[in-house]
Amino acid sequence: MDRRTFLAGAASVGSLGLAGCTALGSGADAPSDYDVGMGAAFFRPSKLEVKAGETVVWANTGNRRHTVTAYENQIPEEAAYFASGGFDSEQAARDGWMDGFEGRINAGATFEHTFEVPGEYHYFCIPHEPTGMVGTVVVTE
Ligand SMILES: [Cu+2]
Repeated sequence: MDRRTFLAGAASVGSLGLAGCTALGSGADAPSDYDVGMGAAFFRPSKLEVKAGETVVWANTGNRRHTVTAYENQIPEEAAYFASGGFDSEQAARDGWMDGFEGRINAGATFEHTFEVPGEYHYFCIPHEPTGMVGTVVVTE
């Protein structure tokens, strides 16, 4: 990923909080393409609220590889486990990453998950968990 692409991604993330800003040209449409951006070591927004049945789209708006990996014991009990790479457990996701970056979301790529069960879902990015790359999705009825 070259620097120009990285800067474009950073600009898209920045525009999320500036609804009135249209100086980005085609980038102005970007916020509607995803719900959560992934930057250097953060999810933005780090907390998102959706209704049950809605699909959340994460987009890697930075230039590093990230994952979206649920904390197995920090999602509603009845909810299906989710992680980029399609792993069915947190340990499998961690092992997959160690085995060759399985589950990675490359720069510019997206991951999506549909939340059916109301409650709070906590998730993280495997390589950047040590630097606090965690997020929350709150699903309401
Ligand atoms: Cu990350």
